[in-house]
Formats: sequence, C-alpha cells, structure tokens
Amino acid sequence: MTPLVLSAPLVLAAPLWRTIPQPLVLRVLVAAVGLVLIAAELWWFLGRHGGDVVASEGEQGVQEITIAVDGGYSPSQIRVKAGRPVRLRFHRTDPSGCVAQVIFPDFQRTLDLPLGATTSIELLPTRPGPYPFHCGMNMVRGSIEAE
Ligand SMILES: [Cu+2]
Repeated sequence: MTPLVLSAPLVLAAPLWRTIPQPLVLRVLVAAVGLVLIAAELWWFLGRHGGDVVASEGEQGVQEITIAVDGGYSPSQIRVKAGRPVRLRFHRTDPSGCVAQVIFPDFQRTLDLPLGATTSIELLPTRPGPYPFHCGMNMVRGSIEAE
C-alpha cells in the first residue's frame, strides 16, 4: 500500500473561507446599524454641539468668557462683537495631552494650557465671521462667532 501524500494543488484547492448565507433582514439591519454609527461619528467630530454663548463685557470693553476644557470646549461656540478685544480664559481639567494646546489659525496664535490652571489669551476679531480654534490635533474644536 502506498502512503497517502497530499499534493500541493489539492491543498490550495481547498477554500480559505466559506460564505455563510444570512437572511436579507439581518444584512439590511447590519448595514443600517453601520450607517447610524457613521452618522453619529460625523456628528461627534464635525457637528455643532450646544448653542452659542455670548461673551460678557468686562472693563475697558474687553469681552470675556471662561471655557472649560474637559473632553471638549464648553462652551464651544462663543458669540462676540466684532472689532472689540476678546479674552478667552481656558480652564483645563482634562489630563489628555490632546487638549494641552489650543490653536487659533486666523490669528496665527497658539496657547499652551497647563493642567489644572486657567490660561488667558486676548484676541481681536476685526471683522464679523467665524474664527475657529482647535486642539493641537484638530480633533477638539470651538469657534468665536463675531458679529
Ligand atoms: Cu487633540
């Protein structure tokens, strides 16, 4: 009797995976859940959260607001009057290195936010319009809305 020897082509011919047929309703359901999760992710990263908050007017016409930095900027949309100085006070309690820095591209300014401290920056939005700001990795976002 000759010993059984598996030839290479026979091994390769065996399928590496097989399709398990699923009912249509299950396939539609999985696709729908996937689309909902994609929409939720887009809303989380790109959507607007919360309404605008108006900065309060302090002494010498400086518009001031304190922004809590904890998993995001709160508030993240700050309404101010254009042509007047704005002082943003960032209070960072989030230990994540992600929010250790905040960048204001329109003003070409960068602000380091030490943990557990309040750090201020003064800006002058000369024209009406949005002045977005974001963390060092552009994941956490906010905006000054000058009008
Ligand atoms: Cu970040």
